[in-house]
Amino acid sequence: MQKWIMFSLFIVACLLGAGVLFQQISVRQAEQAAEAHAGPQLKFIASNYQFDKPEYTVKAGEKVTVSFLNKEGLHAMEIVGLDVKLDNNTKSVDMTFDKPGEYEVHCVLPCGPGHQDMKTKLIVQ
Ligand SMILES: [Cu+2]
Repeated sequence: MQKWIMFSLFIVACLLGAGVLFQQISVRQAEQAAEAHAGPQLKFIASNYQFDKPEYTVKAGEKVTVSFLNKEGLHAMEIVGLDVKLDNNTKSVDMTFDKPGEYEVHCVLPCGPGHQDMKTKLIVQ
């Protein structure tokens, strides 16, 4: 009798484990599918007190997913003149840059001693 209970518990645990596994796999597949369908990406990665690149480039007229990640410290970014503001609450936005030119990108959250110089450039070609 006890063996039978143990066996049932074992089966239930296996089913639960398999369920969790399949769920994780399908979540990952959904994420991958979303990435595959997404167009060009423009990623800004912020740390103390700089962005990961001195300049970023996108093509004019092309829809891009602009995203922002705080890798170190707490920052927020703005692309000056384009009404794009991203932070920990709004981490990405789809955007089509129409006007070629150079745009300043800077941190808009007082983040520390290097805040004033936390700038980079976006070039729309
Ligand atoms: Cu800052």
